[in-house]
Amino acid sequence: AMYIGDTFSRGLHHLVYEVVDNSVDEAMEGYCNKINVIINENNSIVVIDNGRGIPVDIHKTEKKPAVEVVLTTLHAGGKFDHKTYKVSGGLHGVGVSCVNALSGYLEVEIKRDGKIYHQRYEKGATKTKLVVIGKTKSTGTKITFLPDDTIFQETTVYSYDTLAKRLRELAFLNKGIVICLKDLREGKEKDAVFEFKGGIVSFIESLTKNKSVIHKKPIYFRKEKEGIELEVAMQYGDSYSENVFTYANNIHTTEGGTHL
Ligand code: 0RA
Repeated sequence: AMYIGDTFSRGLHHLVYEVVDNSVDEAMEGYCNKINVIINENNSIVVIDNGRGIPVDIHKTEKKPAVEVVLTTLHAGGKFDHKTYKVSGGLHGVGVSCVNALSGYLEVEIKRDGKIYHQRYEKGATKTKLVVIGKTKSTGTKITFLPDDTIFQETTVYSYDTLAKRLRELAFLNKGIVICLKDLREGKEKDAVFEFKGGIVSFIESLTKNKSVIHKKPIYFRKEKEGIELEVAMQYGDSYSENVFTYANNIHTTEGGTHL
């Protein structure tokens, strides 16, 4: 609970968001434009992206592949050089190692440098060495994990709708990314593609779809200054009440803040 807020349904879903956030980061840096999320029959989750792939080179001080350091060390984060910060908001910055620690098993498959690499962990501990299992011309990262039922004692069952809501939101906030969600569980088969070319303008349009609006086209502006990027979209309706949604680094800031 200290790492992911709680060990109930909320925490269970947070695991997925943390893994997806790493892929969104890769997309925000311009290296990835597709993220696939799959709910398997056994409630394990697969997250696949077409980014550069988590680095596999041997870490200088740890003497282990970088991917193993990222997945087994708290606070290793995605980036090692400390020049680039994690931009999308994840789980209090503890990263995907936390997901690994809270999973009965986690398997990573990396396509990089013409090869496909694989490694398996159980409850956060390394179970197999990083090995090459094939060749490829593409790049990307695939992470499969099964939440540990000794941690998530109340439920290990994923809600398609909960995941869909957050993935849809991420797709609005990051135009240019295609996020697919697929539920493979028997009797629950479902899938969706979230892609909003208009970004937060599409978000506004979805909010005002059934409202009477004063002007057809949402107002939109964007500015970058001193490394800070700001985006605003708004539209007036004829109602007295207003809806304001603010986000910082992809996190919905329900209490607003200076950005609001
Ligand atoms: C660190 C450095 C580089 C890529 C990543 C992390 C990375 C992490 C994740 C996690 C999920 N998907 C990811 N994709 C990439 C880039 C190293 C380089 O190629 O220069």
